[in-house]
Amino acid sequence: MNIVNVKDFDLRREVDYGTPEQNERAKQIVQDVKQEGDAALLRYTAELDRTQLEASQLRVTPEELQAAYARVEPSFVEAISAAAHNIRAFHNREKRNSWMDLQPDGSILGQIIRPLKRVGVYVPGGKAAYPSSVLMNVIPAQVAGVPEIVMVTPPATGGKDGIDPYILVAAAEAGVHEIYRVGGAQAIAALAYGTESIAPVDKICGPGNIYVALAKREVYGAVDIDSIAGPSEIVVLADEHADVAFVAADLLSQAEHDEMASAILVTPSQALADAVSAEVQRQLALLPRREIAAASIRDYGAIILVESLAEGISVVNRLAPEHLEIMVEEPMAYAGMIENAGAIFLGPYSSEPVGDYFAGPNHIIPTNGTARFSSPVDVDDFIKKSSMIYYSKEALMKNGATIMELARREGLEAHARAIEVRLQRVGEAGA
Ligand code: HSO
Ligand code: ZN
Repeated sequence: MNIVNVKDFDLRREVDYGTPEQNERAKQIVQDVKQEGDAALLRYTAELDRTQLEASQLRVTPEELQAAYARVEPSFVEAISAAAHNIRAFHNREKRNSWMDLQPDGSILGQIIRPLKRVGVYVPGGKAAYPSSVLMNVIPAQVAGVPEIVMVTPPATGGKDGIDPYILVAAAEAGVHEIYRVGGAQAIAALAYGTESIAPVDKICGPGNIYVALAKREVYGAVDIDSIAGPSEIVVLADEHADVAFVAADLLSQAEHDEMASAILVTPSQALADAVSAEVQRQLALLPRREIAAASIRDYGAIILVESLAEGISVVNRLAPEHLEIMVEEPMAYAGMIENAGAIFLGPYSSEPVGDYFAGPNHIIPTNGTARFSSPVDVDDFIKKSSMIYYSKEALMKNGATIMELARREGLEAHARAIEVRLQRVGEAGA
């Protein structure tokens, strides 16, 4: 792994918004499905996913869901349900309540929290078809109280046998039973605008390829979308006490996701830097996904040498990583200094996969420096709030003149008179 001095390291990364051709294509697909419904949806599924379907075959049947259980190991079902339990428990802690404040003048002000009604979860095919991500999208929506959660996934994630059974089992374990075998930009359009077979949703979440990402941007406004995830990242902040094999293994656990994933070690210790660099090469050679991990380490991996842990903290805050591991002697002493990081893993036993799969926090976390201003997926992503205003007569009498002053300053006389008519009415009644 490349060891660089912090002064020579460029902390910024470019985001990929697709080529103009890809943008055009995604737009076209979205338009066609919006206008033609199922007909276009089925046509694109035949063309792009090489699967001929009738409209009646779009929805995964209860029998298929049941059959998926026979195609996975019982230990997998146990593992995914244990993970679901922890993820649910964590997200239960995030719930907010509606609130109301009674003012001394008898007015009541408040916020009413309501779940979204219908949410669509996109589950990609290919090397990022993760059952764990099904849980991470679905469970916060359920905890928020969303009554209708639907899933879409390309028809052949599991090869010629259709949808990957592990994805289906994860969905069923999470409690999702409305699943459609469609993917790509056409699936996003179907969720956003609805077709004869698929009712439209209020929000679309879940990662996908560039066409999915572009289609999500295209339909945003008609529906809400989650943020568009970039390649996964880890930063490990470690001192000379860190276990070399642990640090190397954790860097590689991110690197294996994707050629564009990034794994960075920040350390003041030259000895640790040298040892981790060698250990990464050693472990890399033994990995099944060594080609992906090697490309990631080569192009986006780095060991950044800093003067001190304090400088390391400031580098971390500038990187604003998706995942941060702090492997120093007293990790808790540093946690409070981290201003920008999506998820913070503390100490030698909190390896990132603990969070990716099991501990409970969400693994859909802001990437690409966006942890500066955004947060992991949580229950808040699936609620909306309505403000509530009950003004008493007394409150309007007391504040009416002030409101009228503000309205007239804006040249909005009808606003002022809406208040005035009430002040007069009360005045007449009192006189
Ligand atoms: N580290 C990934 C999540 C994941 N890992 C899914 C394994 N499966 C992005 O946060
Ligand atoms: Zn991961």
